[in-house]
Amino acid sequence: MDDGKRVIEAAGTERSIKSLGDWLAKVDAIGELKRISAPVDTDLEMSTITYMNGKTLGAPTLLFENIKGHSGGRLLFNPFGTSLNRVALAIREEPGKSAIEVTRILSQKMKKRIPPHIIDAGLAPVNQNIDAGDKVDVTKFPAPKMWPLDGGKYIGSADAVITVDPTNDRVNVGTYRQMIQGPKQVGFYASPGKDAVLDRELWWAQGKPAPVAAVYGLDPLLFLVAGTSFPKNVSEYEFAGGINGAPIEVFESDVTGLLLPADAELIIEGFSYPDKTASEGPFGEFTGYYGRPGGATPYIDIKCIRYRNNPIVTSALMADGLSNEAGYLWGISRAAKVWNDLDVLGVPGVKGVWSPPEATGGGMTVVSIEQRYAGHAAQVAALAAQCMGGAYFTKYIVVVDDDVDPTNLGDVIWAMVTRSRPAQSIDIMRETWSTYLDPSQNPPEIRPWGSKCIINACKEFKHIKVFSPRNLLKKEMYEQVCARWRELGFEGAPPKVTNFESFAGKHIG
Ligand SMILES: Cc1cc2nc3c(=O)[nH]c(=O)nc-3n(C[C@H](O)[C@H](O)[C@H](O)COP(=O)(O)O)c2cc1C
Ligand SMILES: [Mn+2]
Repeated sequence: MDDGKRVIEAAGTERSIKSLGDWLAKVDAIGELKRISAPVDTDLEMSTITYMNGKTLGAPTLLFENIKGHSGGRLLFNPFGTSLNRVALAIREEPGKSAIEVTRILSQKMKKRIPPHIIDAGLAPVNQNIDAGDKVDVTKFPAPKMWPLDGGKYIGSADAVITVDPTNDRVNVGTYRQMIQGPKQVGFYASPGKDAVLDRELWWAQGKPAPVAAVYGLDPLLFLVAGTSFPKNVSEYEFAGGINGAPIEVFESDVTGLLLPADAELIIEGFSYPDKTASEGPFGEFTGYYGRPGGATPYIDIKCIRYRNNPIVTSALMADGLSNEAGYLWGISRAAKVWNDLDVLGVPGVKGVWSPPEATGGGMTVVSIEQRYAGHAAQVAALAAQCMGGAYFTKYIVVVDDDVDPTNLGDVIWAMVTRSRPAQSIDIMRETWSTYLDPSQNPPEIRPWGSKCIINACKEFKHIKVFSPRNLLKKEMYEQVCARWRELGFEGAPPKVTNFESFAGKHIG
């Protein structure tokens, strides 16, 4: 990979989005930003508004500008929501693309890696204000209590937590929830096996505190990358740069030594210790359930807070259904990463990958393929189940033929019920990477071990030549009816149909 050349090319490219503010201006221009200037409380009110707003597909993102008790700070709830356009803008694409188009483009952009560019700390907009020592008070920034039984206010949800592997200096950027525990303390909960957990344990094994920073207001591209599973040995900054088409600008902190995003809104940094824990949680999670009871968890001892004037905190509501910020985000970002992983492994014939937002709470991956050889579908299923982009939690992996749109759950279920043979087409993987948040595994002590179900919903390849033909429209007749649609008295655009009868070598059985 010729990163050097790419960096030079990218440097000449005019970029239009560098910060959360730049992205918000574009979102505003397409009518998807709703500013709320009426006074609103952080205690359940903002999250309830967000839950109700999110019930409508494509609802706008919400910028709370008048937060009770917080004159200096705004809060953006559910930056992505259920908008393909807002994901497209975050990955530096024009709006108006389909789910599968955005997913494919992102999977291609994930192939590029551009290392971050280090700038002078004094030039970083996030260093407009720096509170250190006695001045550190994270409670002055708005943070929502989201659900009635939550253990506290969560300032970190749509965030990016920065850690470093002390053995090789690989910087990790991951999204992990952070609960306020005091003016200088936030909880640092991450699931077993997550990179920040592995990083902090390496510091502790050396007898040193783990340096950690958390970005609470950020360019949604960084949030998207932080919430996606990339290889454990490469920095997410490089993938963010690749998707951005130019390096992410960072500066080196004089407090923790970490590389921090220069254009962020708000960053806290400090240290985490193995023997310093506090009660964290419970938290209403992306599963639609409270994950685990509150328990002793490492925290961040905050040494410094950096922020722009009147910063915007980014927040993600975790919920059932459409109001879940992880829904469409993972629908696209996880699916794109699985697609990217399958490409890198050289698996042929992949036509589409999707993580249905309806299934985010437990995880589902659907892959459509053009079957080319014996065992192809089983191979795709096993790899999609266990590759880095797809392995965490995901319970169901379904492989369908290329005449089935993986983003259309109705089509996927039709393929499952007509092409799979339960006695032959289902495999179970046991003792797989899961999470304490899985409500189905009880007693909770048996978590985070999980299992996965693979469903081969493709036409049986052995008998594909004699598999019952689908009832498909004749293309010419479809086009004729489209042309007469209005004349026939129908309103609106005729429905889109993409599969047509080919008349090639069919056997009717
Ligand atoms: C909105 C949102 C909130 C998340 N919260 C957590 C969390 O609290 N703990 C956790 O372990 N993972 C959480 N995740 C999942 C991780 O961000 C994701 O698995 C990511 O790959 C972690 O980065 P890593 O692969 O570098 O460890 C969250 C994801 C999203 C999108
Ligand atoms: Mn990582």
